[in-house]
Amino acid sequence: MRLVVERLELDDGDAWTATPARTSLGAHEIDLSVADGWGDDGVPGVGPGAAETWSWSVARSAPGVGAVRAVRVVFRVLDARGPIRMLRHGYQSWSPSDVAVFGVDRDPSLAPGSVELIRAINQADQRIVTHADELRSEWVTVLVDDDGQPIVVGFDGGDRHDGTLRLRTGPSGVELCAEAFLGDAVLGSGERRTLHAVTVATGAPVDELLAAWAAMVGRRAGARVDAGHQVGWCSWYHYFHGVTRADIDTNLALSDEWPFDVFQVDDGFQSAIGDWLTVSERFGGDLPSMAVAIAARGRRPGLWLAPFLAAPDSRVATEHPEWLARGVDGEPLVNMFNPPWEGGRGGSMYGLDTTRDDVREHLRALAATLVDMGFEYLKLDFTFSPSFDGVWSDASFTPAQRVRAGFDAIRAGVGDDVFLLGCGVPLSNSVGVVDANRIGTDVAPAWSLGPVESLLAGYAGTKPATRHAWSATAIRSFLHRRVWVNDPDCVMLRTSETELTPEAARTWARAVGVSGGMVIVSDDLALLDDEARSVLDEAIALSQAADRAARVGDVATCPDLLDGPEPRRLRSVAGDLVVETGDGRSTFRTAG
Ligand code: 9PG
Repeated sequence: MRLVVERLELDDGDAWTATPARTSLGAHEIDLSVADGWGDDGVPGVGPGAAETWSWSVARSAPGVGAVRAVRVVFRVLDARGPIRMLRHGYQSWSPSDVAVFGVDRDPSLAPGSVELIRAINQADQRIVTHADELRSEWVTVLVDDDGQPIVVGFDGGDRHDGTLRLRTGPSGVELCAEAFLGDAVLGSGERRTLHAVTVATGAPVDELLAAWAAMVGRRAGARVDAGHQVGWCSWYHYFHGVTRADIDTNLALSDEWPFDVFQVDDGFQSAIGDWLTVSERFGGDLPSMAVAIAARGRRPGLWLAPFLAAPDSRVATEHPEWLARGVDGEPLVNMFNPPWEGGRGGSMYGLDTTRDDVREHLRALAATLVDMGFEYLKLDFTFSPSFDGVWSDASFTPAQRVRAGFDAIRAGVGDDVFLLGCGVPLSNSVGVVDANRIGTDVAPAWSLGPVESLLAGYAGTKPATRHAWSATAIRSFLHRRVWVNDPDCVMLRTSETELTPEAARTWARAVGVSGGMVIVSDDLALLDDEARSVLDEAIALSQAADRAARVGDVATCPDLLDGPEPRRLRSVAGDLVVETGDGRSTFRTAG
């Protein structure tokens, strides 16, 4: 199988225009050039296999301003033998990744009843795909056929715009579109935007190709990959929204014998989504005294927030309606629906307009205040919010730039030393600003998925299930310490108040360990016995060993990545884990 560039396409929001001539497209022109090697600073011969990198830019050549929805370089897929399999890499932390079969599997947006809100949360482009056989991957993909020679195609960054790979049958056969998604960003007359280069690489095993791609992306973005190994406690997966200050104090008091570095309070403390400096009456206490209490116990105080969301009845939304992103109807955009948050509209949440200077100043000051209170670790959640289609104050921003601007404002507020963990984050947008990212769906006190609400039609894989978290941990293992520190999500240790079998809980803890990622406990410590402690101690030892190797380039791999829809294996210097995905049992061999 091979890829040959055939044409360029541009969507100005109304229509697609195409050219084989590689230059002018109506009001715009695209400049495309190719060089051998990885990345547009690539050196031929360096890196595994054979790589070529397509560098490109788009300019508005006509007078006046105009929107650009997307720009594509379209490759013809030639000489494929047998069905083409495609790695579908998910858009944000919780968006599933899998291996789909072209011509058989369908894009989730085509599921009957798929909901635009859920599509906007889980894809760069929230519209339904236009081709019945289309498969999409975000940021990077792998194609493989019966010849077994994988081809990796990836964008060399994601902070200027998203990148979507679309495999489909076009006018002249099967094609792969590498799409720079600008999301209707407005270009001025004569303005040129340099796009993220597209690297196509083959001729080496898939783990080597993905490793080289991730390393190249991390290098180019100045990835923050030097944070220490993380072990901690998080309130979410036992207490959920019901957490109280008393629960925090109780667990702190029990924590002396536990090896936690960070102690992170999750969702449930805040007086409203958007009002992060005040706690609810139900939670009790106040933030500064909580940070002091955590630090007094020798832990780094950590706090969850969803910085770009605002409940309709929050102070931030009612005092600053001008800060809210809007739809074309002039009403505030709804960027999340989560009934437990209530908020005046039954759980519908608004989004802050991160293209506004005053909103970014608010985010900067908020983050700085939390640090002044004593927090050293922030989990920034639901951060996909600024990516939605809508009316944004500064229309020149791409969705990726809106997300990034929010993160950059927070980084400016916290300084260089505070640990930022992205969650629900459009992954490609955040390299170089976060220290770590959640790289999978939430775990749950159950292995497999329960019943799925119709809201999630097509997107059931985004729903919490430990099995989903396992799959993401294996598939995205290659990102660890190359673009950030991977957070696979919390280990699940308790044996009461859970549907996870002890075998499945141990499998998951070992997966976290073998991955080398963060090891965070999320149980009421009073429920944990010696057996739970030994599961944790093993996970920490494995993870420390795997992470030490990852820091010098020996990162965990998924040996059966391309063998089926869902991986079963994860391997690193810490050991080799083989998982029965149906029920979460596993076999494990340590490396030594
Ligand atoms: C707090 C949690 C935890 C968790 C995060 C995130 O309704 N939803 O679709 C939905 C999706 C994810 C989610 C919660 C709700 O989990 O991943 O660790 O911090 O938020 O609310």
